[in-house]
Amino acid sequence: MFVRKDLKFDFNALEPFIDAQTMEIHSTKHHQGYVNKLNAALEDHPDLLEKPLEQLLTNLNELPEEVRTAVRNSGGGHHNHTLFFNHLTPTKVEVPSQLMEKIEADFGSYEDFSQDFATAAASVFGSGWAFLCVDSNNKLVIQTQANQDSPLSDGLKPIMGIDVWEHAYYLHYQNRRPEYIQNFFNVIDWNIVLENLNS
Ligand code: MN3
Repeated sequence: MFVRKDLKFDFNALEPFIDAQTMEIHSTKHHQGYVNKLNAALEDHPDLLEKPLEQLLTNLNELPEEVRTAVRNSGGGHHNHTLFFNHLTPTKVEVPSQLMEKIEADFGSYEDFSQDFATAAASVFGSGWAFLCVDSNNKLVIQTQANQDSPLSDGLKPIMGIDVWEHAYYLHYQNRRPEYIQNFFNVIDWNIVLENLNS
């Protein structure tokens, strides 16, 4: 069985950057919905229910065909939202030096990275995500995905991501996705991103 973790802070803790109602619905309805659908889809495959989600998403093609789409969509949704909610913080966190050096080595500067990331997130057509990932050469790369597809299925390890589905921002920002993306940088816990990098 897969389980959603509750947020580490109150629903209103990220205001004014992300509003309380969005956080509550996003975690308890949208994220929980992916978890419920994933568990339901794997009901007849108890062996898969016990496997690490990372393993399922990395090897989608090895899954029985009748559950592949459900794992891709709902399993991807669970994994992406777990990553996203875990690296949000109400307290401003500076980028730790080890991570900053890695960002500067792979993107030139933090400014270059943050601009490229914001542009990528703004450019996602329809519903999807932008991720900061580690590739097979241990290099940081920015990748966008449609729907709930996981970078794991493309051989990349996501260490930070922004949800740009409208459910992630519409109540407060309506059509102003770029403003949501800019404000998102205020609530990233870079210590968790570094942990993800080193894990
Ligand atoms: Mn979402």
